[in-house]
Amino acid sequence: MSGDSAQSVLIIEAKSKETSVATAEHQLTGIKEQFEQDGYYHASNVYPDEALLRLEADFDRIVEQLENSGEGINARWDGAQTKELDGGKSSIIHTHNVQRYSPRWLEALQDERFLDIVEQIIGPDIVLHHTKLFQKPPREGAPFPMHQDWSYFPTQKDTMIAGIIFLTDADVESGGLRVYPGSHKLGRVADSSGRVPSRVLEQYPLENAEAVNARRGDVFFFSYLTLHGSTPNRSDRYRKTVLAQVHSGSDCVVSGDGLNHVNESLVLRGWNHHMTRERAAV
Ligand SMILES: O=C(O)CCC(=O)C(=O)O
Repeated sequence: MSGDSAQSVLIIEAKSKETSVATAEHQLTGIKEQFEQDGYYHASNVYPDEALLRLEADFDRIVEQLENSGEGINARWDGAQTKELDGGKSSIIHTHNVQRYSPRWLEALQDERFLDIVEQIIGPDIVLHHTKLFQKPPREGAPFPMHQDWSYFPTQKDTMIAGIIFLTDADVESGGLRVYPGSHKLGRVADSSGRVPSRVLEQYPLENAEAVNARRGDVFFFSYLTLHGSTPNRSDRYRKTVLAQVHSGSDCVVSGDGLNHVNESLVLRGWNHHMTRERAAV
């Protein structure tokens, strides 16, 4: 662990109904066990204030560029599941791959504090699949219905995890995340994308899941098998996040019909044992 890492601060505590944070010396013990038990790990103060100021400036610059581009940038999910949560009207600004816009965001992904935690969870070989910027506007920010992520980019060994980097505080009112602890143990649930009807997901409504109260600078890590969603942003504040999807370099994304998700295949630490000449050329 680096000197920088030694100064950073992490969350250790998760309690019933609401996840919460307790700050402690940057220490990595227990992260793996907690992640294996809950299917998530909430790390606080991963990024210091100076870094957050630079990252937020570039986040805002990306949003401005998107707004001026004339492209469709509203990533609200269609369908009955979303309509049930937002009444049919909301929006969320989105682009993939912030590191294709900004070197500061690439540095954030290579940050020792971030990677030290990821390493605890998936091991020393860390490959970036993609990142996603989400800006939920005040009062009408789009929710995400409860879902698992695996069907969008399945891997051979299910090592894929997300780390949501919070640039703003986010609670239930401001479009925060909700999760079902331990739900990763359900494995791959059929029709769990959140965009189609599912008898199984009906048993896990968004409002009954644990609320994640995240603070600016926190990173919330979770398995792509963990049931999660997020509430509409009804507050007067923006909710700004960047989600990084990473997997072990000993694992590999499965190819198949309809599976054409953007994939950076960028090694952030260690080695990519599944890279081949053909894959490296995509
Ligand atoms: O950031 C959020 O509100 C949730 C995003 C999410 O669930 C996803 O991208 O799979």
